[in-house]
Amino acid sequence: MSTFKNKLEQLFAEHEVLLSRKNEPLISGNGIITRYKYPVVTAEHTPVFWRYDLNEKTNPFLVERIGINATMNSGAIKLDGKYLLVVRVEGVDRKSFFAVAESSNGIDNFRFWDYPITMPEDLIPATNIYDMRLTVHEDGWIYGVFCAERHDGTNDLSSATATAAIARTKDLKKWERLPDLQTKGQQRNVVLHPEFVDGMYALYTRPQDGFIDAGSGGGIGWALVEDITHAEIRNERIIDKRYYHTIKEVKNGEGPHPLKTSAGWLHLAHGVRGCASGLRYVLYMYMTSLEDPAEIIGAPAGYIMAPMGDERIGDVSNVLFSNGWIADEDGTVFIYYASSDTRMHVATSTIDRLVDYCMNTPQDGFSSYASVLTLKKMIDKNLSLIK
Ligand code: BGC
Ligand code: BMA
Repeated sequence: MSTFKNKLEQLFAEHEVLLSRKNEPLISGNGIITRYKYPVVTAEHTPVFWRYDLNEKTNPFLVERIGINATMNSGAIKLDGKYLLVVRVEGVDRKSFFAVAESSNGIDNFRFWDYPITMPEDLIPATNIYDMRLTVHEDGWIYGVFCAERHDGTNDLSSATATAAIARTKDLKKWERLPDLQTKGQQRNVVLHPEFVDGMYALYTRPQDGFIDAGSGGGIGWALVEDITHAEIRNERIIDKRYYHTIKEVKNGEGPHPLKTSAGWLHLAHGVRGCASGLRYVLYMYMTSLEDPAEIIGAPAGYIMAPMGDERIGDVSNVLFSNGWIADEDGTVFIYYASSDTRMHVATSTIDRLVDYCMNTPQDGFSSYASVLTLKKMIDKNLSLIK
């Protein structure tokens, strides 16, 4: 056999070993979520035939022609019994695009569909698209809301605009692009609520003054929109505020759309604070009421997950970000999260555990003094049991 053929076979064989590797739960943890040993989707999971030209005549050295840099911030959905991630795939050229990776158990064996998603452009084409939130809406469509980034036309090459782009599909293959969300300032982390509220489409928003700075954007917002095919925000109010000296001091943003439970809507979000090493992104949760999904009824202090071990290092270090989760009928929850803008992981929990976490974890008292009082209450209660 020619060396080319040998090398090619080896490439496919190594790829198959990676794709078929079994994942294992990690034992230690906080009792709320279970992490897994291996990331579920990495750049190396992308098909060999995306990266290599397999023709010996046009690629005699069998080199990679199209490099993939990272697989991260994925939307998630269960369709026909399959766990599907709409992965943000980023090439070595820094452009992101969406591609579907499929698994039958949600924790390993994720395989990309042959082709990435061809997302139609809006009237003004975007330079980059990323971080899709998927929503099966009660209107019958599956929506993908994602960020579209465009240069702002000034002389500053890194000065851009972030806008919420909206598209819909029935099968994740063919997408209909709707006009981008119209708002006063910029928007990232916009998420469509799965149900109509007062007969309108409801959006979780994250208003921001500039491309990076949230500025006067006070946190996660809430807005009702009459027509999703011409979505425009007229009234927006902040439902989950940022606070000084918390994990969400600098920015926060809704993750995937909230999960409906008998106790209320369960929310997963990211919180950002600044420190000497840059921005630190952690995941936190909160709950809102069934009567009014914009009214907070449970807000545990601090984060539920922060970057740990290998998760801490990557393209943009010290970042956990999640925009996808799946709740199974038996109550299992699969939280899909990216670490350091580089790779995708899964953590599992249950609806009951997450509701218990949200409703029974002490709230933030916003000072060291208050934290000590909270801690002392716990100690008092426990010592009366064990002494
Ligand atoms: C990147 C995003 C990032 C944003 C703000 C964009 O250019 O693609 O990953 O969140 O900038 O830093
Ligand atoms: C953002 C997000 C993500 C990213 C994060 C860290 O603003 O929207 O795309 O994971 O920054 O770089």
